[in-house]
Amino acid sequence: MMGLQTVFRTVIMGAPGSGKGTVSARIAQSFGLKHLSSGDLLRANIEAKTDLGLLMKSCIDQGQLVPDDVISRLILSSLRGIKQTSWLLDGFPRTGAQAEALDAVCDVDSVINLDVPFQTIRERLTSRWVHLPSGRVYNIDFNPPKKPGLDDVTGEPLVQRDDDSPETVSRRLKDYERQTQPVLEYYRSKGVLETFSGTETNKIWPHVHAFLTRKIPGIQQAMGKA
Ligand code: G5P
Ligand code: MG
Repeated sequence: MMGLQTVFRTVIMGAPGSGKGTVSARIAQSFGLKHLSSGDLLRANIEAKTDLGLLMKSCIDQGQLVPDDVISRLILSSLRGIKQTSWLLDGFPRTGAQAEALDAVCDVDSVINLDVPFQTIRERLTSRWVHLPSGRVYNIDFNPPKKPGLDDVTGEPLVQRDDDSPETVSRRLKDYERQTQPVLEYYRSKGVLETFSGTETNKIWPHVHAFLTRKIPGIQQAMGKA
């Protein structure tokens, strides 16, 4: 029995606040891909006060990228545990070195690029609230929680991310232009990049859905495993 043909590996890219987490949750639900977010993993380490979390906290709070070798090790070791599973990577790779580290262990089937104007992003991030343990994301205007300040599923308190202040958002957007946009070119040259442009996730999503419906082989099997 070969389950291997049905494994599909996707990366979702886009500037901070472009909607990667929001779209990833929909992809995970519709297509049964396992969602792995580098930012969620790092924040979980900070919450749990692991050595790695303690070391990386100030870097992340200030909106700086953590060192390539640290994040590559973390992500590649998570991927090692889910070799037979279709997955969706969110937030990794975001430098050339990270893309090469990923390439050394597997080929990516598709890269979904969310292209959202920076001005739209600045407005969104100041009204974002998150449930840290699960990574669930809310927005006061776009998708507010059922009860103000509380997570829909667990009822636990929501928090604002330390790196969502306007100054830190500007820095994250600059880093994105300088360090992550070249990774888009890298995947474009490999012929796997698919760009979705817009200012509203609800308008972008049907296009992403249609694209993945065409792309993902053995979609029923993949969903059965979800
Ligand atoms: P993260 O966690 O990867 P970012 O900066 O890449 O952080 P972020 O901020 O998590 O990305 P997102 O996932 O792209 O954004 O967007 P989202 O959370 O889904 O949506 C943003 C907000 O907009 C939410 O409130 C959502 O509800 C709302 N929204 C969505 N769609 C709409 C819409 O249509 N309309 C409206 N009005 N609102 C909408 O990385 C964090 C840090 O970790 C480190 C770095 O320090 C990084 O800064 N890190 C890494 N460092 C090095 N290398 C890596 N690979 C790293 N990965 C993480
Ligand atoms: Mg995110």
